[in-house]
Amino acid sequence: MIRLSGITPSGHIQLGNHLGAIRRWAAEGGPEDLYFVSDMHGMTTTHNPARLRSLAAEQLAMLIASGIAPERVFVQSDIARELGALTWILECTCSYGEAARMIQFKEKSKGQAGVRLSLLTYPVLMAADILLQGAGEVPVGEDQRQHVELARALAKRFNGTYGDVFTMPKAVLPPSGARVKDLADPTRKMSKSARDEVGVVFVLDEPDQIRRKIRRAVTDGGTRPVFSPETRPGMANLLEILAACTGGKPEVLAEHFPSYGALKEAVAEAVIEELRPVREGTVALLADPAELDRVRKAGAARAAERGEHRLSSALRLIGGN
Ligand code: AQP
Repeated sequence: MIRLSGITPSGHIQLGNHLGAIRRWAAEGGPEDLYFVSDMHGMTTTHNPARLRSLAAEQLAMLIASGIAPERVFVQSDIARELGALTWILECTCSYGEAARMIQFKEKSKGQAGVRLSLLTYPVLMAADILLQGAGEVPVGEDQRQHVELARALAKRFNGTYGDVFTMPKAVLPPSGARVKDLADPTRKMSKSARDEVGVVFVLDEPDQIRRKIRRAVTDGGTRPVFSPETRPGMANLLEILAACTGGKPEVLAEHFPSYGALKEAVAEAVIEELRPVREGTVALLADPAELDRVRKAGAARAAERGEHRLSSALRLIGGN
């Protein structure tokens, strides 16, 4: 059973992506699981092409530096030809109404001028991502569940109308873990595309930057650390980050620290040590473009080959050659 997960190069990878997703992918992923950098999804709104390209390379390097086997990883645009062809076949299987019903499309297009067609059709590209690779499970949050349901509906319709080609995918809930919150506004989750970066720890931040950001983290009044996510979300966030980095329970860890300052120092050092090997490995890979290119080409070749028979069967069955 293949599980497929993606990460979009909408910004530099941050601590939440690492603790909530990538670290688990490396530690718990099955031998057939696939991880891809969804750079084509990053083209559906206004973007900077050079930045997107450089972020995609950085994310690929970081997935590998995090311990995911290089043969499980690829970049989406490296198989753009295959995905483009399958997207077309699936668009010929999808109704306009189905695409227009997607909640994300409604939300993201609301009140926007010049909405790109790709914002409407990107769930079909996502279906192609899933169906080309023959993924059986796609771990997604609530916001993406509807898109995986669409992929499932399209697979079912295609198989029923033209012939059995696609594995039926299903959305599964990712293993639950604490959501890392923005250090400056703990009511929001930490995000790689946050406008204000003061509350976001990036995996590639230097240790001193990490110390500075954590020292400035919002801690909601009081004098001693206590774990109370409802009433003290900033403090709870720091304790959860510490627990994720060092093990232990946030409510127990809270008792070890006499002051906010002491807790923040401990959180900063724990985060620096947690991220150090990933940062160093990523920097080393980025400094070796020939090696990164070799891994990247091999990943793309495998991903294209994995889907080749599905794409050619689907094209033939729908009436192409
Ligand atoms: N703050 C977070 N805490 C725990 N997990 C997180 N993830 C993201 N933020 C946190 C997990 O990272 C994986 C990859 O994320 P994505 O690229 O699919 O997009 P996202 O979830 O929308 O992540 P960001 O950083 O917030 O990106 P932008 O700013 O583009 O929206 C997912 O598994 C996600 O759960």
